[in-house]
Amino acid sequence: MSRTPIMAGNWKMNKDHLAAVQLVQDLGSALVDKDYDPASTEAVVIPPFTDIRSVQVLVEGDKLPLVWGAQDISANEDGAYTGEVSGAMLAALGCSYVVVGHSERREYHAESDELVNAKAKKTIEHGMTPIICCGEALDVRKAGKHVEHTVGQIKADLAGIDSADVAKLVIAYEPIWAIGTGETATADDAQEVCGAIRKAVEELYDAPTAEAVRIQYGGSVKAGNVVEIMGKPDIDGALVGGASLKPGDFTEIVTFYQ
Ligand code: G2H
Repeated sequence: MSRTPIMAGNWKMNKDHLAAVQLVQDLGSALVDKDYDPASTEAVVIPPFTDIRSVQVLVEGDKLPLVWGAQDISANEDGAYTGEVSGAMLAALGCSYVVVGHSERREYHAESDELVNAKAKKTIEHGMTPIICCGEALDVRKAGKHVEHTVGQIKADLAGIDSADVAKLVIAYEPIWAIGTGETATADDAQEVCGAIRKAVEELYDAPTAEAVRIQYGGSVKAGNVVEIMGKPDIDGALVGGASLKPGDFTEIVTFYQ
């Protein structure tokens, strides 16, 4: 089975709604200028919540070759949860993807695998696709426990999700020591863990599910390293932070196949 590559730009806490309009318009034009073919790679933008409505209107109104996602979701359905954004609210706007379990949320907001699992389930319940993030800190890698640690996260994050849903979701392997640091795992390092994640999905479910699930690498991905990373058999895309804020750079990443 061939998997469509997916390049997702996680804007993190950058760009107010006016800057978001500019970025999406510039990105749309840059992709068109580069003859980007959406059948070759999926291009996803993941803005902060305050930018989502502007992005949605532009993508739909100007028919830009982009889909969009959210950086988080509440594990609760609705009600008295001050500051949270629900799955129903995101789905009502046409959200396609939701990032869950990013290491920055695990670290700064103490998100556990149990919560990540609940958020992934809530995303699926509302007809959207989770991008489930996992990955090890530097001390874990130095101790040689990176595969065990990351596979353990994914097993916990997927608990109770059935194979049909797992086949459609996205897993993003992001070694924490490579995030926003300019340090990139080598393509072989990334393949080692992405391959182990796919094997774990096969053991938990079955071979067709493992063949279908898309696995991204994330951590200082840029135009200069994306081709080598995408050359690895178990890497199906990238979750891109810093470089996704520059339309030219993100366009190069999305059109890596050219
Ligand atoms: C990892 C990545 C995007 P960056 O968090 O999720 O960020 O590309 O800036 O390392």
